[in-house]
Amino acid sequence: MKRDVPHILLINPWIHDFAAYDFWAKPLGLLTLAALLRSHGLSVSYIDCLDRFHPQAPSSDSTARWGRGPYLKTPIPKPHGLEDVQRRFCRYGIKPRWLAKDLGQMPVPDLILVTSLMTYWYGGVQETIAMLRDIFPQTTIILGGIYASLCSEHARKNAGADDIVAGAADEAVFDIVARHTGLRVTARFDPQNLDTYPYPAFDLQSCVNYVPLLTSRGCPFKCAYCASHFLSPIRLWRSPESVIEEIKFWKQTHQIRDFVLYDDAFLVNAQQHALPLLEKIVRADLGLRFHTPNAVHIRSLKAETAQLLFDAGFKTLRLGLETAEFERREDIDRKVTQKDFKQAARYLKTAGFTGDQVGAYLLMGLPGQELSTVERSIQTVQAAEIKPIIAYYSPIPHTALWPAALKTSRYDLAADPIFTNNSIMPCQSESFNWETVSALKELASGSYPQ
Ligand code: B12
Repeated sequence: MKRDVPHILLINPWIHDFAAYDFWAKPLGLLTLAALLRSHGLSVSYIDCLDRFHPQAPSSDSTARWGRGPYLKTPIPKPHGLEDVQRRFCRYGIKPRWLAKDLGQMPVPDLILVTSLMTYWYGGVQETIAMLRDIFPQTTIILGGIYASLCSEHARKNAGADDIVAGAADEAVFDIVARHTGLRVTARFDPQNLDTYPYPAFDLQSCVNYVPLLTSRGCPFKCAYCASHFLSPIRLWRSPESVIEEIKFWKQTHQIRDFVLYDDAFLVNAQQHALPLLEKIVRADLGLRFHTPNAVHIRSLKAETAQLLFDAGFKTLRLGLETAEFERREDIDRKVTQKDFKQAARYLKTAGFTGDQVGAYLLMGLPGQELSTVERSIQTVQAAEIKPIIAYYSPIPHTALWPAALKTSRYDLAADPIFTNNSIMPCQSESFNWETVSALKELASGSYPQ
């Protein structure tokens, strides 16, 4: 049947991994594209293979842990090359038969857009696309997102999509629609001005229990382990007015209390961006909670900023410390000194934050990193009365550390992104042992819940 307006189906695929949890993870990029398409008159629908609130899923408490919660999981065979890992490997998300039924009940879409997150989750992307292909053999399937951007060649050969799109697709999505459906619409927003965007289409989810906010794009730093400069090369800011309007919108329409900042560099240039926004949030006195699972920059944490964060209702604050080996951090980034860290910890405490609200990420498993240095970092963080949180290093193509990762890894990282999985610590030498890793995790968890 030919429709007047093309119908676009957007899909958040399954995850295949040793571990995954909804730590406030939503496909913000895909839902931004959905909102853009919808606001330009196209018909869109959305299926989230990770939906914790699927009508057939066992009931999940939407208010638990400020919106976070476990995904449904089903054990599946381990991927080739990782058979000897002593952990269960699972598909995270809804049951395949629920997805098949949901897809079977919808009209045949004119175009399918699939997103992707972590590079090493591509198995979930493949499985999702295979099912889409089965049910809608005539429909073009396009893959975009982070895996598609970081590992374009691999994705082109292996994902099963008809085409791969790398990078931000806010404008490109209209060309894709024109190419595959014949309908050309004129974009009525300015890709250089985030205030002209519609709000991401979180309302398409079966349950909206928290809302991610992107108040800026990009990051001025180029840390050796991070791909932000590659994925979001242009720094853009929203106005504080536009962000506060969005916050009020979700509170009024969906009674949302938990807001999660996805910015790469929320506190950088705080005078121009974060401070005016935080002042507005404090003044609006909306009784909300804010969280930064994606770390904020320590050097920007001055007394005034710490106080505003506390007064605005930030409940989960994560700091990007990465290592407390300050004298050696030249190799990975230059973003923080020991003095910056100690000062920030003091400011946060004076502002009213408790030790279990503030966590400092410490990277473990960097190429050539001695595990004993992680122990020292944990102790430094604990001495500052902040919670150390271990983040296992995932080697990422297009980053400065990638060549060193290739050289030190016991896996062939270049051959298969499955080996960039952070749970297997791919850049630790053959001789490291998991007991040491568990002992470090235990030391880090100390008296605080993670
Ligand atoms: C927010 C964020 C998170 C959130 C959750 C994000 C989520 N949705 O699940 C949190 C804080 C929970 C998180 C956690 C982690 N993250 Co993270 N995260 C990010 C971050 C900062 C932004 C992603 C984002 O939302 N961007 C904004 C939107 C607008 O952009 P987008 O999604 O890319 O979408 C655009 C395009 O990709 C494209 N697009 C998207 N989909 C589609 C589909 C089609 C068809 C098309 C055409 C286009 C298209 O158009 C969109 C609009 O322009 C990125 C860095 C970055 N700058 O991308 C890291 C990043 C993705 N994370 C990374 C890592 C390492 C992690 C952790 C493993 C960290 C750790 N060691 O503990 C954890 C584990 C995650 C997990 N769930 O298990 C790495 C990826 C590593 C990898 N190997 O893939 C990144 C790249 C950061 C880095 N270090 O370089 N993360």
